[in-house]
Amino acid sequence: WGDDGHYAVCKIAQGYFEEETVVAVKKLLPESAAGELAAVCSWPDEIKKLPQWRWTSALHFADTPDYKCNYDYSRDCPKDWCVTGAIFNYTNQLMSASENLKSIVHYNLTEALMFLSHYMGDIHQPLHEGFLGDLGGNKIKVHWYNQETNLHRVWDDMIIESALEAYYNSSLTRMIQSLQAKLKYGWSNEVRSWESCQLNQPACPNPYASESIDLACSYAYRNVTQGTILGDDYFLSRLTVVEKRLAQGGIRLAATLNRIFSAKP
Ligand code: DCM
Ligand code: DCM
Ligand code: DCM
Ligand code: ZN
Ligand code: ZN
Repeated sequence: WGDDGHYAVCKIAQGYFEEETVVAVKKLLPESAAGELAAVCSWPDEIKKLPQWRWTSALHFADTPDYKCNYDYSRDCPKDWCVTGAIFNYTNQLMSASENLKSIVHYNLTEALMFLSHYMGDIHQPLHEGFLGDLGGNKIKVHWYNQETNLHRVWDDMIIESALEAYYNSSLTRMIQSLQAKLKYGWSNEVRSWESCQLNQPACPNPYASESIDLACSYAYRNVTQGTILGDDYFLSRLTVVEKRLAQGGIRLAATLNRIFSAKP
């Protein structure tokens, strides 16, 4: 996702934090966040091109083999070096340190929180598990209405931007409020299943990646080739998917952080 998507995921997550999570996150956030996790959720995108952070740039996605439309950890996350592996890794870092949080504020854990929060958003963007051959849609040039772009950017940014203009008076806050209302009144029965994680694991990103490539094949890539002009039909039928993925990302980020910080001995 772009900045708006990541902000939305983290803002939604914050509304589902348990008490201990609120306390722990507040301690770990950098000063610049002013107590708001959402304020720092795009940080991994800001730094990923800097030489000292270049190693993190492959952790934003887990590309899958062309046209297979499925995801497999051992095949698609070699050496744990992908978004799924990064979610496991940063969850483990926060878990192993969470007991000491009351006395020690460790700078690396601040980074771990920001990476985990960002990557939990990215794994829900369907094209972040897109095909290797087109770099998750980055190589597929399309027109978004009359604007030249690529399919990946349509899903990272354009659908959200167009929705903000068309329905939310260009206010991201209003769009987030709408998602919060849908979570409360529309998706309320599904939220529990979104939160659940098998085998008492703190994080279970593998199913999220499988869902994403499934959605990539049935919605993102569907009826799109080089040069396709995407307009109202595509926008209206895909916006529902984007909104649900942002909401799921928020719910699952909160659930994961709640499991990390509220873990009873
Ligand atoms: N790392 C990660 N995701 C993984 C594996 C490792 O983010 N799937 C991180 C942990 C370290 C950093 O990579 O902070 C550098 O690891 P190393 O020095 O072991 O290569
Ligand atoms: N894993 C880990 N540290 C990483 C990446 C992954 O401990 N940096 C572990 C946590 C998961 C497992 O890898 O339990 C996922 O791999 P698999 O599905 O092959 O067990
Ligand atoms: N991306 C991806 N798969 C790739 C390469 C990139 O999903 N193989 C994503 C990461 C960014 C976006 O596409 O969200 C643009 O990538 P970059 O900023 O590295 O050009
Ligand atoms: Zn992206
Ligand atoms: Zn990213």
